[in-house]
Amino acid sequence: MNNKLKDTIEWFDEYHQGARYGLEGKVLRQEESNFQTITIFESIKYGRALLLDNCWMTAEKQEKHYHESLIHPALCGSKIIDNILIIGGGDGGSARECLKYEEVKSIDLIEIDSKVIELSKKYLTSILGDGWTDSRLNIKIKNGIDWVKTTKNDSYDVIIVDGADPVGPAKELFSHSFLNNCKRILKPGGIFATQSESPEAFHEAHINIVNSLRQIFDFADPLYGSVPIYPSGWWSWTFASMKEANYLYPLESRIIEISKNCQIWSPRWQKGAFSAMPAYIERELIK
Ligand code: SPD
Repeated sequence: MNNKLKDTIEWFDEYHQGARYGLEGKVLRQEESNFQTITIFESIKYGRALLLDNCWMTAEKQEKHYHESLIHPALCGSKIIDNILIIGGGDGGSARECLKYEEVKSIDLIEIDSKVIELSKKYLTSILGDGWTDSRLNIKIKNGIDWVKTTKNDSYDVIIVDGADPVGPAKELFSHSFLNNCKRILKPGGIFATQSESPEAFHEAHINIVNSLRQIFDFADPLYGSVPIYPSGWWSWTFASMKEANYLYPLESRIIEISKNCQIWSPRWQKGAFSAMPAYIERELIK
C-alpha cells in the first residue's frame, strides 16, 4: 500500500445479523450501477476487493479459496467439459479457473451488470488479467434467469452459478424454476455447481438450496471451506448431477493437469471438504 493511502485509512464493514466483517484500507471507487452499489476497496490485508451493495464479493489475495472450491469439483468430475456456462462471476475468477483446462472449448459468462466487469478489469487485474481476451470466453451482458429460460435443452457440460447472496438481484438464482431450467439445459453426464452460502451466517438459505437441489437432481452434495472475508468466514458450494455423483470423483488426467496450479484445491482437500458436514446440518438435509 502506498504512503498516500496510509494517511487515509478507514475500516469498511459488511454488516450481517448483528455482526460485522471488515477490512482496513481505502475506498478507491464507488459507483451506482443500474442494479447495485459497486465498491472497489484497497485493503491492507487482502489487496483490492470488490463489494456489491456493501457485501464482500472477492479480494485479490484470498479469492482462490472461493473460486477453486466452486470450479474444480465440477470440472474435474464431468467426463466432457467442452461447453461451460457461468452465471454471474463478473470479477473473472471463475472463468480463470475454467480456462486452466485445455479441454474447455467455450465458456459463456452471463453477467447482468456490465459495470462489475468494467471495474473488475480495471482494478482487480490480478484475478483474470489477460484471460479476459481468451477467445474461448464469450461475455454476454444479460440476465442469467432469462438466459437459462431461453436456452435449448442439453446445451452445457457444466453450469456454474457464481452469484451474490439471495437478496436483491441474485435471489432468483436460488429458486426452483431457475434450478429446473439449469437441469434442463445441462447435458447428460453434466455437473451443476453453485455457491451455496454459509451454513452459519446464512443457515436457512444454505439448507434451502441444498434441499432444493436434492429435489431437482438425483444427487446433490455440499462442500465446506473457508472464505475469510465472508460473514462467519465459513462457506459452502453445492454440486448436483443425474445418475451418478460424478463431482465426488475427480478424473486422474484432470488432477494431473490442474492440481499443480491450485492453491487450495487438491483431491485430498476436496474429499475432506465434502466430508466436513456438521451433524446439525446433516440432520436438516433431506437424504
Ligand atoms: N456473501 C458473498 C457471496 C458472494 C458469492 N459470489 C462472489 C463472487 C466471486 N466471484
